[in-house]
Amino acid sequence: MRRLGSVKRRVWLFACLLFAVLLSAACTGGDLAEEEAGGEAKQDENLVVVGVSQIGSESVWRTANTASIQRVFTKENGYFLIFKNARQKQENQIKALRSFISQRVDYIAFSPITEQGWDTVLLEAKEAGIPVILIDRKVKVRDESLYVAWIGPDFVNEGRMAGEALEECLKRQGRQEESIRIVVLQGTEGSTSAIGRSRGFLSVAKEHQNWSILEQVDAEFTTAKGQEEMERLLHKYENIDVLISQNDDMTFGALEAIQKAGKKAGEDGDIIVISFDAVKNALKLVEEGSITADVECNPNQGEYVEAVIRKMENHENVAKLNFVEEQVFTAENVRERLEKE
Ligand code: GZL
Repeated sequence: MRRLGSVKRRVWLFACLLFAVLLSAACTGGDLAEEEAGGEAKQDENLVVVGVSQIGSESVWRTANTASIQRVFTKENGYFLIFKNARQKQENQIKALRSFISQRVDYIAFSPITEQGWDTVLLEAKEAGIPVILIDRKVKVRDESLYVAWIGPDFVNEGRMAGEALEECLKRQGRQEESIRIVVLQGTEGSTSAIGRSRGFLSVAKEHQNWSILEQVDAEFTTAKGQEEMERLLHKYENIDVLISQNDDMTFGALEAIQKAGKKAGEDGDIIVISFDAVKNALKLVEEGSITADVECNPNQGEYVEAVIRKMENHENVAKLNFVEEQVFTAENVRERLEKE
């Protein structure tokens, strides 16, 4: 593993880290453990310093994604991890990236909450000579060289898979020609996941003149907002045949709303539910029948990020786009996955 630059750089980095740790402790008290996951302030000269800005803790998926990062960037693996939780705010991510730059970390990795608004801070990282790796979501920037690699799912394909799962369900029900009324709970507006999943699903929906999308609404990837918006939609629309929910957390809330409205979710009920993420508790609902199909979104991206950094440490080329594996879970194949959980 490459040693950090000159002695002067290591002394500078140690001083910055010590100052950041003391400042962080003074300003945020209990967050210190969360902010400095991966080790004490002391800088071991052989460690590669990685600054990670995570969106927040909005969903079960995000928690698993964070765990995959903290699991791999350990001192035993040769890393010093500075981990910062942005609590769903882009300005907190920009502050985190600027603190990583001032601490002269070796690499920056982050999951951008939305695609817009990153050009300036990523140019600052580039000018500081710090490579940036995108996790999960993408950025829309004028200069693609502002980041070296992106690791994540194929969101458009995820959306297409959701549309195809709905086609198969309606075929099983003999409803291919029936008029189908659909509502969509979307994730955070402007996020790559919401944009891609919507685009993919719409590419299938437009093939069906008998499908009508009554409304698409941002429910922020959270259970509370999912329930709130589904209650509103159930009140507004007499007959909803299908719910497309862009993550399991929103689905959990929507299922509450459906039950409170006296309706039944599932292929043998009133509302077909198609979800995304395929977290364990949602897969149990696939097996039980409330959720007809759940499109996996692999949260285990930490090892992909570490592989990119290791290649860069060894001066090897890295791919710009690195896709994670995923599949769709239905009643047919869910048991096999649950047995592995
Ligand atoms: C998907 C990720 C999304 C998940 C949500 O890669 O961006 O954000 O689907 C999470 O659970 O909040």
